[in-house]
Amino acid sequence: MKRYVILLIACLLVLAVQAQKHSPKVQPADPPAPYGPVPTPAQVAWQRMEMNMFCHFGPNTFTGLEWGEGTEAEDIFNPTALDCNQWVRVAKNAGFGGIILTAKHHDGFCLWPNPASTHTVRESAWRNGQGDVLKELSEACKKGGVKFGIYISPWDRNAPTYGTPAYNKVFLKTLRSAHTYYGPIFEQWFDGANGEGPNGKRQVYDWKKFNAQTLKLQPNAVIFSDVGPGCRWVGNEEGSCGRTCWSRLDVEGREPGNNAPSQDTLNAGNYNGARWIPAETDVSIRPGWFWRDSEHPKSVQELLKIYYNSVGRNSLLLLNVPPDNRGLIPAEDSLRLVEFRAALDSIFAHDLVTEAADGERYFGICASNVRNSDHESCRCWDNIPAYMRGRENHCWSFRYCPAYLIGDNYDSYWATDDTVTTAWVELEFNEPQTFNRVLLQEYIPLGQRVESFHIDIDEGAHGWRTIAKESTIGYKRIVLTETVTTKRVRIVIDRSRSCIVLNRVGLFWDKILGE
Ligand code: FUL
Repeated sequence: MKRYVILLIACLLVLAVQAQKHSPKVQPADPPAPYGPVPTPAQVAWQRMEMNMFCHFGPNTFTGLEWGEGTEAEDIFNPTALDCNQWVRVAKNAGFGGIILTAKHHDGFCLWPNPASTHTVRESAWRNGQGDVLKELSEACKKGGVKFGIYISPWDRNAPTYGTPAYNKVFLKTLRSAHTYYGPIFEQWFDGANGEGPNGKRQVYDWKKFNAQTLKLQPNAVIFSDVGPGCRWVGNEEGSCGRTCWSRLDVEGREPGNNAPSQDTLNAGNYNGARWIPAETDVSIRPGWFWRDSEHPKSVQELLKIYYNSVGRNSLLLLNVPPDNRGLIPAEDSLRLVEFRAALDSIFAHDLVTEAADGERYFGICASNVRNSDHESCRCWDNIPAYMRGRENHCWSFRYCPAYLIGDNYDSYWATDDTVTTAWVELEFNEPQTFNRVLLQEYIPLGQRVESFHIDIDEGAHGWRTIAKESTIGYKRIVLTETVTTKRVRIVIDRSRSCIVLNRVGLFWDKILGE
């Protein structure tokens, strides 16, 4: 009996080995290892917001200055019809997920009754000294489901202690009050400008303490400055991130302000940067940061260009929309933002890839390599049934197949074998498609990898033609191409620093900005 059992087990083992030999090489587990520095969950959530609204508001709104002197009387600040709910409505209609307010600009005036200062709303006649813009905006944000962030300028042209070690303590107290009573704060904005204070001296800042206390009180806050640690200045105020943009930066021995990396470095990041510090592009919808009656918002075309040069280049866009001296966002800005949103929706609501894949027509997507699988039906899928897409549980064995590039299910992706750093994906449509925007996304929780890629289209009898050659992708890359019409498109990753991990490919036709 015992012998029969042993024989049976042996037979079963042989059969199992044979079955494994003939079955396709398909394995569910073993996701790609992270490559290089990677973002924290808070940084990923932040990057996925894509566009936020900046509000410059304070004494400058009433004096017309860009940089207040710090000597303005508190009564200058006197908005006649402040309504932060209106700001939130404007932000939501435009599709901004967060609002960042200049709680204290360089003039030192605080929009909340800061106990560390005597130059605040409390000392003004506005609402008999009872007003608090931080409170109103943070409550309006909570009510409207918009995240709240604050800009607090370390440079202070009013604080009597500025330029002495005592000021660092005053600044920590200022931060503590803002961070304790108005949270949660998704982003803390530290400006790099560092001029002279009222006594003609410059401050030596204690950045270590400023950052540590901020993170202690607001652990999920992404800290902005020239050197992060949460995100970095993009190096200009024109709304333009580098065509090559690494979310990595070297900050050893660096500080915000005069000791920051060069503006070119901030614009492109460092190829081998040791830290994950992505770029944030801050730019104003108007010529100035603060509202002025004589100035007007940018056109939809200009805003679209800014969008492509920021969100489309692996950066987050922080668009400044300054409230006026009534304390309201002017109608012309809010209308412009509605037009901007409508333009973005009209372009990005129609992803030719998703629509073809969802349609009844033929659609195919193939990759030259798929992680952990040489199975043809994984590498190359036609007419993918809808239930197979974006649902790892339903097709666990095909976890890394190129079908995961379709649509915006964030956490599913196409990945190649560890040794494969050059690969292509080809899309095939049943009829010619017209487009001029190609959207690509890397799955950044596993790092940033791609360093060069190109896009080819099939021109029938003329063969394949390259329509774009670019470098980095990162969180999101939108490549602007000439308007082309083709049945077959190929994305070729020429060089990746580790195996390729992409989670989105989309094709769009922008008829507003054109080529
Ligand atoms: C700069 C400041 O000096 C400007 O006034 C503005 O606040 C801008 C966002 O940052 O460094």
